Amino acid sequence: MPESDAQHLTFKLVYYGPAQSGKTTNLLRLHDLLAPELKGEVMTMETKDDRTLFFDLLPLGFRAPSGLLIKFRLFTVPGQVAHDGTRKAVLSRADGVVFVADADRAQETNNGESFQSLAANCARVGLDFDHLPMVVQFNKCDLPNAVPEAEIRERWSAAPWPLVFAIALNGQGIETTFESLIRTVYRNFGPNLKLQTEHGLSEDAFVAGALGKNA
Ligand SMILES: Nc1nc2c(ncn2[C@@H]2O[C@H](COP(=O)(O)OP(=O)(O)O)[C@@H](O)[C@H]2O)c(=O)[nH]1
Ligand SMILES: [Mg+2]
Repeated sequence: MPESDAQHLTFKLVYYGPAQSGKTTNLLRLHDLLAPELKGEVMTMETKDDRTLFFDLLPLGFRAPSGLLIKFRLFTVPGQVAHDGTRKAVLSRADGVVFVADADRAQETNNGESFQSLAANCARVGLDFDHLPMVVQFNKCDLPNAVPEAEIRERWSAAPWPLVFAIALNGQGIETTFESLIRTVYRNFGPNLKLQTEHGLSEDAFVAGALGKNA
């Protein structure tokens, strides 16, 4: 459940995936694309070799018709195997996850291991993986040896999560991924939080607020 009091609600959203799949690039491009009322700077914590050591953070938000302040804190996790403790800490209390896979065929094993670690870490931090709002993004679709979309769709056909194909480098699929996650989050938490009934916030208005567009 999101952190909340009478005046505000904060959703924690986490971009999870193997090292170098494009998680930091997703946040940077989102920052360029989105225009919500409240948008902070992206805080990135990169080391010299361009890798995320702790996490990146992008804060966003808007106000519902009722006056309720709705905030989002978008995090990335460090992908390298060695940083599992940090990944667990960042994942803790997440309200939604984007799994950023690398479409490069050579990265299939890393994707699989990272996905397994997501499921395992959810269990360790008390998140119900089976009911966690989640979107799966295949990034780097521009690479010559990227697995073709049809093959990925076939392989994931039994999975319940929305699939998005992206080229984060040029922004393709970035907003679609985020919008898809926001919709899933609304459907999951909206009824309990009375977003429609008490705060006058429809799913489309929730999405529009998060993206900074008019519903
Ligand atoms: N070819 C290609 N490279 C990408 C794409 N997205 C990110 N990259 C590159 O992949 C590397 C890792 O990206 P980064 O966002 O730091 O990955 P992270 O480790 O998941 O945070 C960087 O050199 C990015 O420029 C993409 O869509 N296509
Ligand atoms: Mg990173």
